[in-house]
Amino acid sequence: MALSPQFSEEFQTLNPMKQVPALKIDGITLGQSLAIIEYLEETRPTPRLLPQDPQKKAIVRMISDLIASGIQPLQNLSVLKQVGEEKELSWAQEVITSGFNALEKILRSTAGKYCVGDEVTMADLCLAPQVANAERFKVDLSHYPTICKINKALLALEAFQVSHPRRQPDTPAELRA
Ligand SMILES: N[C@@H](CCC(=O)N[C@@H](CS)C(=O)NCC(=O)O)C(=O)O
Repeated sequence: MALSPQFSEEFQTLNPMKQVPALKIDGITLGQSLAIIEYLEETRPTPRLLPQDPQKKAIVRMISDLIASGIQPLQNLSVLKQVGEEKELSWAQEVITSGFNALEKILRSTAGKYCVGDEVTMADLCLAPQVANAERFKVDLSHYPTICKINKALLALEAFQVSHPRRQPDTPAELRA
């Protein structure tokens, strides 16, 4: 299998963690999705991705962190390699299921149309790709009606359609939608 460009020496000069995303912007290079989103929020605040209200903002950050720190890293490629081919599917299913069990409960009290109320926020930017990974690892999503309802509403938006992980120029053929 060809080595993905993110493991090239050239990419490592952008992000020594060899992880995507890495964004070159305004003369700096940023890795880590939440840092990137917060920078975009502060420098390009239309549309807003964080509510003004401190409590709602904290809830958006909590949900974002739950996904970006509490689920996604545990089913990352480097972790799955360590777990090994035989167990990687069940491992990924277990960590996503355990995270989604908590997330579903939280979203029941925070969601409107989207994760927090009726405006798209940073939490939604974290949710959509994590649901895509849950589908990739064949997690039974029938236990998560709130997560599925929000994801469906997000995928109706053009921004989420064009940025979907299964529709990127370098999406491997077997994952392409
Ligand atoms: N915490 C970072 C992590 C970035 C990350 O884990 N990216 C994944 C793809 S979604 C990756 O490049 N994984 C490669 C690996 O695990 O070696 C973020 O939220 O941006």
